[in-house]
Amino acid sequence: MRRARKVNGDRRRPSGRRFVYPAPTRSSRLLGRTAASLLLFVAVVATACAGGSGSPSPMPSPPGEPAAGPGMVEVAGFKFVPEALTVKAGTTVRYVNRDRAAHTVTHGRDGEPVPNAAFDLEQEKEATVEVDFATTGVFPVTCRFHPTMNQTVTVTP
Ligand SMILES: [Cu+2]
Repeated sequence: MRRARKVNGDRRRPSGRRFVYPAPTRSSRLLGRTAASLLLFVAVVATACAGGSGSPSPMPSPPGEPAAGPGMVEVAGFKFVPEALTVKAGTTVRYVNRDRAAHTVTHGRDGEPVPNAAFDLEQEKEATVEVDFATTGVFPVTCRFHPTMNQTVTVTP
């Protein structure tokens, strides 16, 4: 009798239904989550792509480090050193501020930027900024904070 009762009990238990019933709920939840994260992923990729194509930098990145000699300007003693610089088009010039004062590296003359200045970078004390000289021409460079600071960069083909 004991055995029979036990078997009966096992049969009554709707073990199959019990197991199956929660399964679809779980998987549908999972599907929902996966779809949500897929959407998120797509959104992030779209944003990243938009940001990448939006940046207007047509300059080709040089294959190596910028040349230490011609691509380096020291901003020291409230002067650009050297005050006359000639580089080839595509050169990245690094302006290293040795002063304990902030400067700007601005396309302009006597502290005033030219109209539609090609660059105008603020430079904290002892900071470094870089300017890509992509096109040929003669570029006056000044500091908006100190109008006596002037430099001329000549960019050759
Ligand atoms: Cu300055």
